Amino acid sequence: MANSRFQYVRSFELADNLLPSTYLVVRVDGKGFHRFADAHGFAKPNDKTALDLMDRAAKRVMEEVPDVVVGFGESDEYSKIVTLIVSCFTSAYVFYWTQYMPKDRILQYPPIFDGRIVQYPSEKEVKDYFKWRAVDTHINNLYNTTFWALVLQGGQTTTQANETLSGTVSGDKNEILFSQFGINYSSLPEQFRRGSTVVRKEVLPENTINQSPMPEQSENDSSELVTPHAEDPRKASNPLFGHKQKKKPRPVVPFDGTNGEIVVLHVDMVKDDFWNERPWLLR
Ligand code: DGT
Ligand code: MG
Ligand code: MG
Ligand code: MG
Repeated sequence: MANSRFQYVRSFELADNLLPSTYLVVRVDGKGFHRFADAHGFAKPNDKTALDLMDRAAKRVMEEVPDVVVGFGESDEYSKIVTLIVSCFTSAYVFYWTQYMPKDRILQYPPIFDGRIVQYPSEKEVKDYFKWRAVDTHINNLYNTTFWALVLQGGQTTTQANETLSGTVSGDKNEILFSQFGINYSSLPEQFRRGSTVVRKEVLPENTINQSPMPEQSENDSSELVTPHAEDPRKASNPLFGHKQKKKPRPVVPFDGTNGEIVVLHVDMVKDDFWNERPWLLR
């Protein structure tokens, strides 16, 4: 790299280190998704394919960045404990678009997501952060569900629906949904009511599953396990392959929340159960 008179611009690259020993939350949010949802004919208020695509993009981020241990998504936003995420999320959203959307729902323009990072000093704030997003999910979804029932099924204009709902509390909205539209709010999909939580779960090594008791080991076989099913069925029956199929046991990697299978759950994040059942998340 030759020095040049232009090099001074590097001095503008100031350090933007994060505080050590803090929990990092990155919130990713679709830019102008009100317009984006309309332009792509998303079902109101919840488009399952659009939410599934968001979940897929979040999973992609966790496949890419092992340090992300929890993701939470609702509407057009996704929150994560990690450093840099937004670009991966956006490219995955576009990459998986055709896999999730109906064929005639062509991407009309490049979607953009913004991202912000917040640092929290202790477990309490991290849990409260996710509780805050979960409560937001519930309040917004109950409002939107009632609003769009009034408009799409009740024939109200959006202005009228706004008026109908102004000053109502949760119980009123549940009542409107039930008595006017026969909708039992609590039986709507959990993905809509609770949002999506993405975590890793422990995967037991193949050769410890469905294999009880442990197979007997011969003297010169002490470090190897016999697989219950030979991988190649020809080998199992073909005398040319003769002896038992052996498989080295996989090294057991202790599960720490950064390995394992990535799964999307729809659980109540306001309760502490989620965290209590997964003590490794905030370790
Ligand atoms: P922003 O974030 O300030 O750039 O602006 P928006 O328009 O993205 O606003 P925001 O993030 O507060 O609200 C999310 C918007 O995305 C909201 O207008 C509804 C829309 N949206 C999210 N998910 C769905 C969906 O599943 N179906 C439909 N129809 N709209 C959705
Ligand atoms: Mg935004
Ligand atoms: Mg947005
Ligand atoms: Mg949003």
